[in-house]
Amino acid sequence: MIDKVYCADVKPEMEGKRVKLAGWVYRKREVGKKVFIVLRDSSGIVQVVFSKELNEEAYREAKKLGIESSVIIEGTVKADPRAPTGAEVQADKLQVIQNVDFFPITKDASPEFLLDVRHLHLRSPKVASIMKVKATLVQAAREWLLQDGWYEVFPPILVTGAVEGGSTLFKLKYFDRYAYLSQSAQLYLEAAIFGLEKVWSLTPSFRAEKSRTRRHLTEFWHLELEAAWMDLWDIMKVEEELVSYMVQRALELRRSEIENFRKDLTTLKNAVPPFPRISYDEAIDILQSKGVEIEWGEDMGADEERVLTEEFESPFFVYGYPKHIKAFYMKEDPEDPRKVLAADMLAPEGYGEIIGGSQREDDYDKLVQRILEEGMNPEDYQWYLDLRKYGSVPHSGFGLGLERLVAWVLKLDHVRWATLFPRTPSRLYP
Ligand code: NSS
Repeated sequence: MIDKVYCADVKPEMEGKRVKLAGWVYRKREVGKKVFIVLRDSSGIVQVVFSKELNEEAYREAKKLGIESSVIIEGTVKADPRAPTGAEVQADKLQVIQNVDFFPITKDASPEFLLDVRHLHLRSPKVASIMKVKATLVQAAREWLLQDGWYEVFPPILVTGAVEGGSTLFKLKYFDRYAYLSQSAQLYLEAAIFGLEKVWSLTPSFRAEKSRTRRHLTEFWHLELEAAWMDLWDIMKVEEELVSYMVQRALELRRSEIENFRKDLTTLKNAVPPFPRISYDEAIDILQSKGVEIEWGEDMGADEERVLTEEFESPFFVYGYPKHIKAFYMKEDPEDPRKVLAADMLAPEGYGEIIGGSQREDDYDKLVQRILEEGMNPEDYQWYLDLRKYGSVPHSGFGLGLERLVAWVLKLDHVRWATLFPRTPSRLYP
């Protein structure tokens, strides 16, 4: 291991100090008898100056460096208000690990090209910032879940049944039969609450979703919680507390990264409980009053949700959806059998749904009836139905799409930028 200083840690206060840096050439320009290199590492960037006077050989080598060459540099820190970070390193030693003639990503690269070379694109400070924010959001979720008494569990990814509808299942050959890739850990989390009461998991979820929208991936990271003894209103409180903690913690720990993507932090700062709550009925009224063609009973798509988000300056809930547009496992509203005890959380600024949650149907007969109504076979859900036979309890849960949360926090134009190697119908490589 190299005993190196990270680029971002080179500060004006270190004037006169000797440092060793290791990283990649981000920018290079020559002025007179000097070569200015902007060096990049995981922490950020720093300016490094090679001058003919200080070390002629190093200066000559530096002149030859191409973008993304890997190097180890030694030199002395000098405070310089003109340098991007207020300090630069005057280099007297250069070890070239690999010189690069030509790096394929140039300034005018199209989004499609950047995705074609995503394995190289990942090193850009912009992508690194997105991944840091994503990691911090997950770290924050873990902190909150731990202090609130939730157990992390590790559900299967290879499964035998649909959770969110058969049409988006990925089917694969499993020896002499078929299996599917999990769409959601929910049903397994429901089984786990009988031993652990409050459980969560973070897993990849898969959806053979053909719709090409800015909020759909075929593989996404799914943060799911499930709790015994909680009704819909209880789980909504959990949702807003968790999301609020994640967002506020990201603002605290990743402020500069977030500000690189959005100048206005209002909606993030506003993400503190209680989030506004409107019923599906109210949502339909709002949409109709704004000229959107939608009738009671119809599902809201991305377009309708976008219009709805104009009404809010923070994340908000829509609850009480019609039964027939929602999944089979949701509990019927005892006060209105046309509806289910479900709530989605929508992010503002046009982003829309980031969480889908509900109270679960805990009655055996009602659940069988719902499975039949959906045209599914109760035999495929025997184990799941068993949970309603042996000490069934009221319980609720939800799933948060991590990339959708990141996309809103950083105001990204597509969820694909919020994941290392995005998978969409047309993209499986790299
Ligand atoms: O389909 S969901 O609305 N709900 C479920 O899967 C429940 N079974 C979760 C649960 O209660 N444990 O998906 C939940 C969230 C949704 O709000 C989105 O934020 C995200 O998962 N999601 C997606 N993100 C990216 N791409 C796709 N295709 C996608 N589908 C859902």
